[in-house]
Amino acid sequence: MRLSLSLLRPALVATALAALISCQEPRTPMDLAQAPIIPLPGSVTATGSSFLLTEKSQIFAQAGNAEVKTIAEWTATFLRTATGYPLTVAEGEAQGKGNLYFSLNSTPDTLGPEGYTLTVTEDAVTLTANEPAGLFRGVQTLRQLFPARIEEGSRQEGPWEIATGTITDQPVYGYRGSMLDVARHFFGVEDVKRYIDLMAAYKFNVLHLHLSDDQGWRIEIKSWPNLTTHGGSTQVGGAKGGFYTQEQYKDIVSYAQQHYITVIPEIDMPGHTNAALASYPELNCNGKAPELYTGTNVGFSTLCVDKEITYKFVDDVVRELAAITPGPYFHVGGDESHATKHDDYMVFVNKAKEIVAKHGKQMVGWDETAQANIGANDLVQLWASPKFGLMAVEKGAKIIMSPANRAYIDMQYDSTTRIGLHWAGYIELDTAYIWDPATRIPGISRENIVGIEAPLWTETVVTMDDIEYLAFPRLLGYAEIGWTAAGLRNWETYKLRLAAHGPRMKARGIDFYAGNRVPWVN
Ligand code: TNX
Repeated sequence: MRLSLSLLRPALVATALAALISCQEPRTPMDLAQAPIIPLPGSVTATGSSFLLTEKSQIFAQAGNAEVKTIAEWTATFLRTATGYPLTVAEGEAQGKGNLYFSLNSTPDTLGPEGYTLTVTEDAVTLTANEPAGLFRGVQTLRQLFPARIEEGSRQEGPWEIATGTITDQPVYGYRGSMLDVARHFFGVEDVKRYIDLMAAYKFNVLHLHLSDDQGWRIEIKSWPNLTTHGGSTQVGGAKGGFYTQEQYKDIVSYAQQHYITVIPEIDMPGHTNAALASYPELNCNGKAPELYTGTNVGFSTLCVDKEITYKFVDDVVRELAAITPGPYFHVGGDESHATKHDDYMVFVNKAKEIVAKHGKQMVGWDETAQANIGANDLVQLWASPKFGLMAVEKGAKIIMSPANRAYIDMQYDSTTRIGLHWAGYIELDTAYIWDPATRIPGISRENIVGIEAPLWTETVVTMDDIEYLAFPRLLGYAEIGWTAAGLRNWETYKLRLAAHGPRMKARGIDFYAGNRVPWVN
């Protein structure tokens, strides 16, 4: 049958011909400026059309750079699950239409080590950065441009369209972290890896692991084996505890590295040490080992500051752990040492700092450590005391902002939250978001601050579900505080973007708190 073109409406003919000539479907108008990206990028320019990912799409990685190729492969693996497309990865310049191309800038531009430029046209997706870390952050933006079902763990229906335009982006702070307390309740390697996956999706770059406390010692120390066999055997509430072997810890560290996340190990000292004291009587001033502790009090334990063996112990622990920690930092805790005399505390922290330096690391400590001889090389994590924060700044140290009444993920949302504490207040979703690290404490400003960290203490947190319920969705807000310029942040617009992340979090199986201050969408 002959089809007479003249019988069809001219506009349709034109569209059909255009499609035939370009071998493509006409593109759907889409607005990149409306994409609900978290953290909000620095600059977004929309061009009003769309790019379609198809079963023919390929990812090209700049030739000759193994790390770029690994990121391309990571992206392909991620996109394959929901699309079911083969998405092969090849080295070289992007050829043909419908492909993605990842490369490093030949001359570094102003975007810093984690910045990136993502350009989407009808024909191609181009991602460039100065460093591989920037590419990896850019990929997290790219995945948020796809429909929420891209996050599902099984094959979904297309089409897989994204809006066209250009995103130029880089973080305000170089330190964007979260802490997991694996001491009060122990969480295994798989749980930690899931937390890393979820952090990475929102461009975090530091995972602080609180590896020891009164209730448990969670990292194998070969020269002091009883720390884990005895000190790691239980947890809050008295159930069986656990610990990471050094091999398992290395596995966590390398998994974090693959997500451009640095692990900071914390051994909390000289207080919060009952698990160690119970494992080795010689660490106690009276030479007697206390019972293991499974309650939730703080401030009752201390290493014996006067004994030489204490520093042999600290040296061995720092040496073994520093050797399997590629990142530059070692966290010595130093909080709530109420059972340590003030002068002893100073002596101890000063010695700990020397030991950390001897093993090639920079010291991080909770804000109380500002009282010791700290300086420009040290980081102080401000959780409670503006006074100690200011003291740290005067000594030239830099601050990690973790104010408990804003950034503590273990604080309840409100009085009905089924788990969590509220000693620092209730932290609803807006309260968690509406603050600025650089203006929170008078006298501590942008140049004194390396970034933000949201700690999750686990006295009341037993399962991965519990972790997710407290961390999500507040973690998204902390991600944005660390990444996006304060002048671009606004609760009224953030809550709409957050609402659009509901289906994304659901698709990932995250058990998040759907508080009523956010107009969630289905
Ligand atoms: C205070 S924050 C602590 C932890 C508790 C936490 C509970 C800090 C440095 N010390 O030992 O787990 O409160 O929110």
